[in-house]
Amino acid sequence: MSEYDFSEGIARLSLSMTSGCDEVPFIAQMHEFAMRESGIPGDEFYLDAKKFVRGICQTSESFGFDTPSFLWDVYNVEAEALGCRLATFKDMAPAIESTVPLVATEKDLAGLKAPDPWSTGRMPMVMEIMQQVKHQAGITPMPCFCAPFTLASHIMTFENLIVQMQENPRFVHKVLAFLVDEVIAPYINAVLVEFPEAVYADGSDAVASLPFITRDMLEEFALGPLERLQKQVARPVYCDNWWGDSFTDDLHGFWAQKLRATPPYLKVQDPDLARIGVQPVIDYAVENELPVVLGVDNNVFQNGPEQEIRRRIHEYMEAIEEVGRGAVYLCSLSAITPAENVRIAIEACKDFRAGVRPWAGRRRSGTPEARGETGDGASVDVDIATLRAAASEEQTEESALLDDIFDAVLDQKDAAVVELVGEALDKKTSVHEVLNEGLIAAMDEIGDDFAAGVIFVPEMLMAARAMKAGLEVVRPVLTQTGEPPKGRVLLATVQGDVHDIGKNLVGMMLEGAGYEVVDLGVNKTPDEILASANEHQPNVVSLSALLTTSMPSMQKTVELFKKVNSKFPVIVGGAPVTQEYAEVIEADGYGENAPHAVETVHKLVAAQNRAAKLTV
Ligand code: B1M
Repeated sequence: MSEYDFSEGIARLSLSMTSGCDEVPFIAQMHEFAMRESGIPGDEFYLDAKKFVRGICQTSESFGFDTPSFLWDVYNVEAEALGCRLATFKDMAPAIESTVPLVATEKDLAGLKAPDPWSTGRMPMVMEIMQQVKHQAGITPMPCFCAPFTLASHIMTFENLIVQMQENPRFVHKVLAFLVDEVIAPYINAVLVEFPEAVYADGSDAVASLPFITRDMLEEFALGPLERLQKQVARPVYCDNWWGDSFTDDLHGFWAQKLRATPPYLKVQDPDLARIGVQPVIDYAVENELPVVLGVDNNVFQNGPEQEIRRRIHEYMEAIEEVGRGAVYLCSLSAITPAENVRIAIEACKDFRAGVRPWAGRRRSGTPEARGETGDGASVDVDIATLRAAASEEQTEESALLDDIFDAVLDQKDAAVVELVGEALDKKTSVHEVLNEGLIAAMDEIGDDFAAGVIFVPEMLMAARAMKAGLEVVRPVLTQTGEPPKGRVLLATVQGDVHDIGKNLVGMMLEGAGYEVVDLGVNKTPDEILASANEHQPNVVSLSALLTTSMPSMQKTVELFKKVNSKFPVIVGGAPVTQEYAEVIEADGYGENAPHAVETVHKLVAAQNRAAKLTV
């Protein structure tokens, strides 16, 4: 007899996902929230299987969750076992710090040792967690794994992975094949030896989402390896957490890809779901006779207000009722999600089931309001070809060369950029023109296209890289002519946060705009950031945060700079950070996206230059 009994909720869930159920169930990702609620620090909770499982069972029981979720920090286990550095925290889940690639070359790959699932890193602990799940909750545990694409991004770093996908796809396939054949499949199969009753294996693949990669990349580098994995495991292998539905105009094509990764149901979650609306999901699910899992964003639970939490849950539950089968998913309840809001969410689910339906038939998802459109920010179609054609009238040879540089950056052709920049300099074109009208102008264009949703992250990243290749040619000339960079910017992701894809893009765009960038890396404490600012004397300090849990650390950093009367302005950005938040914490500026961050830096540096002139 197990200590906890969740049989009623589990029965409701399994019925609702198969034949259908009168009561819509809800599921939640909750390990961090349970850690906080059990009062056990992260560096203990995530290393002690017994405490981990007990904390989740207790929290689930006391809050009245339908079912507990025993998903651990699933992105970290295989990467750590391969040798990546795992950072642990008292107040949140551990995280892989993948700023330096473990695998950059064939030689690195050849040197990687396949982990032994029974003895390497925390793999044995995962088996113990599963044992405890059986023992304490009487539930059949599922093997969970980090999907090949995200694991590749951990061991290669995201930028490097994207670059290699374009330049050396064979190498990336080799890495992915190694990860599937030597790491993930043996790991899942070992877990299945211990837990033969497990019905399927469940993967997570956050990085393989739009617009971080394109649909073609997803097909080749995420879905392909997943299908390879599916062939090597004696149970179904699913992977259901690709985001980005709102970034494609071919929803059905994208969902067909999702269903190849997870055939039994379609999962769509916020913020995409709020943007596209529930109706297309309902129509598709009904037509294809599929259950749906509809996810409510963590930000809703984080920030409330109560009406928003209740309304969103109500709308998604109603949509599931219309489909006939499925579940609501409460995404990533974190260590700083207010307990009160979680109680409200659970109450809202149960109220809906009890017939309390104040918003019956009233939908908000899919409206301009839910998409956050104000009208003036609507995307503008940039017809580059027409613009280029107009600009090329009556060209001189020199301006044609500058246009070619501009085009080569847009076309992401590093070698051509290098050659053209060299040619322009040989022909005595001014270095300013090469920089401003060729390289920087191209990055401005890229920035506008990205902000308008015309291009995706990989295109921006590859263009930034082409521009950087051109900068390397210009750099020695700049040094000779004494051309200074426009200023220096110190970049860091704040403490507790290892997300760096956005920060790195900001860095590349700043370099493209002519700034020197000192990148401190991720998970940096306020003290480290201040010490580095004192050392490097930047014009601007730029902080990034992707987690609501790391935003307080951003605030502490800004406060520290103010407390010591530091002369360096601090600007902030990252997905959960808003203009209002920047104002509340009294940051000196805000960047909504990479191009906007560059604009903010421009303004601050211009103000510094004006002030310097006045004092001369
Ligand atoms: Co994480 N993750 N993640 N994750 N992850 C998010 C952010 C999340 C929203 C997913 C979700 O659950 N819905 C959620 C945060 C929820 C919240 O707190 N609100 C989350 C979570 C919870 C977590 C973990 C706890 C695990 C989990 O999923 N439960 C864990 C935490 C690790 C830690 O940091 N301690 C974790 C881990 C990971 C991976 C390691 C797997 C991976 C990161 C890999 C890496 O960065 N090297 C990852 C990823 C990839 C994501 C998503 C999918 C994508 C984030 C991203 O790179 N976006 C994300 C979900 C999503 O967005 N759909 C998610 C692309 C990038 C270009 O955008 O960073 O916003 P962004 O940058 C933009 C702007 O924000 C701005 O410019 C950039 C370009 O325009 N900007 C700045 C950024 N920094 C700026 C600084 C400036 C100015 C502008 O300075 C002035």
